[in-house]
Formats: sequence, C-alpha cells, structure tokens
Amino acid sequence: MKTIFSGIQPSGIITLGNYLGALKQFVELQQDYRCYFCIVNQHAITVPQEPAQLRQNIRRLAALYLAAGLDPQQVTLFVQSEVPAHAKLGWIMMCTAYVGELERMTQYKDKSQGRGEAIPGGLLVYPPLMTADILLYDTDFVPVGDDQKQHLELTRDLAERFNRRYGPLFQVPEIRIPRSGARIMSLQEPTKKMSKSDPNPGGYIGLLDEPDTIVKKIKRAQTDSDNIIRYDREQKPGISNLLSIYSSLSGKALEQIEQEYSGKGYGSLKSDLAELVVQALAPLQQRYHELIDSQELDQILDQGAARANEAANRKLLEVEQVMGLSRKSF
Ligand code: ATP
Ligand code: LTN
Repeated sequence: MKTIFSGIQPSGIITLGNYLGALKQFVELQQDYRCYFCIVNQHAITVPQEPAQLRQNIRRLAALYLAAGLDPQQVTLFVQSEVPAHAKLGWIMMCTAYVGELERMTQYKDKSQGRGEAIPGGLLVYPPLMTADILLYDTDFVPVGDDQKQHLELTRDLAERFNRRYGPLFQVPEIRIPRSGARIMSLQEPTKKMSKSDPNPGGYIGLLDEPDTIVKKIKRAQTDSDNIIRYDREQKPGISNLLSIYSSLSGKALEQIEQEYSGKGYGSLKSDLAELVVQALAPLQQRYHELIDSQELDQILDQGAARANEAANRKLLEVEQVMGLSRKSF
C-alpha cells in the first residue's frame, strides 16, 4: 500500500479553500492509501500565535479533520509537536538546504513582507521542516493545494540531495493536486488566495461559519460588473472563483455550470452557491459539535501520536546512523 502524508496549520479556523484544496481529497484517499494527517502546530508558530488561541485551534482542527469524514481507524491523525522526530529531522533538513533556495520561496517572500528587521527565522526554515514531515514516513504522495507546489519541489530536491550523499534512504515524494478546488481565491480580493490568516473575515468562508454568515459573505463577494457568467481567471477573477467553488462542491464541470447560468445574473449564481455551501457544511458542522468536547478526540490524538512516533523514530534512527550522528552504524 502506498503512503500519503499531508498537514494543515492550526493558524485559525480552516476555510473552504483548505477544505476543497486539501481536506476533501484526504477523505477520498483514505481507503486506498496508508495515510498520515498532521496538525502542523510547529509550522503555525513561524508567525506569533496567542497560546490559548493556538491550543483551541489545534483541538478544533482535529475535530474538523474527523468531522469532514476521516476515519481514525483507517488514518493516523496526530499533532506534529507530539512527535519529536519532526523537529529533529527538520534540523537535519535545514542543514541540507541552501539559504538561497529558501529565500526564493514565494510564501517566505509574502509572509516576511512588512516585518522590517523582525522576520522570524522560522519563516525562512519552514520548508525544510515540511520536508522532514514528509520524508519521515516514506511518503509516496502529498495531497495539497496549488500554493504548496514550490515547497514540494524543494522537498524532492532535498531528498535527492540527501540520497546522493548518503545513499537511497528517502522515498522521493510526488505532489497530488486536486483537479478542481486547488486554488480558491479570497472573496474580497479574488487575485489573492483564500487564507485563514486573512485579517478580513469577509475574504474567507470558515468551515464553522453560520448559514447566514455564509450567505452574506457570498452575496458580498467581489465581482466585475458585466453580469455575464463565464469562467475566465484573468479577466473575471471574482466570478471564476465562485464558479470553481460551485464546480468543486457539486462535481459539475465548469462548462456545464456556465451553460446552466447562461442569461442569468450574478445574483442567482450567488444565491444558489450559498445554498450549496450551506448544505455541504451542515453535516460537517453537526459532527464537529459532537466531537469538540469529547474525550474520544483526545484518545484519537494519543493513539495517532503513538503510531506516528513509532514510524518516525524508526526512520530517524536510520538517518542518524548513515550520517554518523549516532554512535552505532547503519
Ligand atoms: P495560513 O493562511 O494560515 O498561512 P492557509 O489557509 O494557507 O494558512 P495551510 O494550513 O497553510 O492554510 O494549508 C493547508 C492546506 O490547504 C494545504 O494543502 C494548502 O495547499 C491548502 N490550501 C490553503 N489555502 C488554499 C486555497 N485558497 N485554495 C485551495 N487550497 C488551499
Ligand atoms: N506548508 C503547508 C503545511 C504543511 C504540509 C506539511 C503540507 C506542513 N507540513 C507536509 C503537506 C505535507 C502549508 O502551508 N499549507
């Protein structure tokens, strides 16, 4: 059985973008692969987090993973900092990476902007930690949204660099991007990706948003003014984004949706889409509320950490042995 690894940051309530770009795929893949899904809390602290908020977001993300349909019997769901091998291999990968290649990462450039001298070092060395996450589990495929392409390419480069130097220890992973929903854009600025860290909540739909909030956010979504429903990311980013969300949630092709709405105005697309989103999230939100305060949630995360530690420690030991870090040889 091939292995899948992916992670989401507990840096806020996850959005419809995270769901369509990542989580929805995880649920579809869980039966056919050995799956590790991680709450990457050490990635989240690359920018300042308020402790009580972070603690709550970790728990909420765990409940949302399960509420979306992940079966804890099938998959290993765990918190990154509860598996110390991630930080240890992360250090080794930082020593494998070059500063130049890290400075070229667009996420680093975006997130370090406007911080002057006070750019946390973690923002620069975030990708080697992500590399470690993936390589610890002999991962074959990494399902992620489009924005993670560059980090995955770096992961492959670092794995190959290490393998050339020390022998073929690491499986070189492949990226897996969904056919639709890989890049959901902000509802307010449709040329930027939808992000849970957006200071303007009007830009994103949180998976826990109330139905009337969802309706309001979609009604207020930025569009052009020609009132023609056509998919064109360059010329009509706002309406194209709404069509992508529609397509991804309904499973209908973009062309079919365009046809169904030909001659209709933006208002009718928006109200149907709002209904579709509300319907899709309702069962998920119900399961979330059942899980969030349960002991079951803690048991699942404890069991996940135990399973992940076992696999990750085995790999880390091999790495430390081939590198000569360990007093024992491989
Ligand atoms: P933050 O804004 O806090 O940096 P984020 O919302 O971009 O975070 P991550 O936790 O970094 O979310 O990403 C989790 C997963 O969701 C990744 O696979 C990422 O590619 C995917 N993802 C994030 N944003 C989008 C989006 N707008 N559209 C599609 N997929 C997305
Ligand atoms: N960098 C990712 C989150 C992430 C991840 C991972 C995704 C951390 N480690 C390992 C896949 C595999 C992000 O910002 N979306």
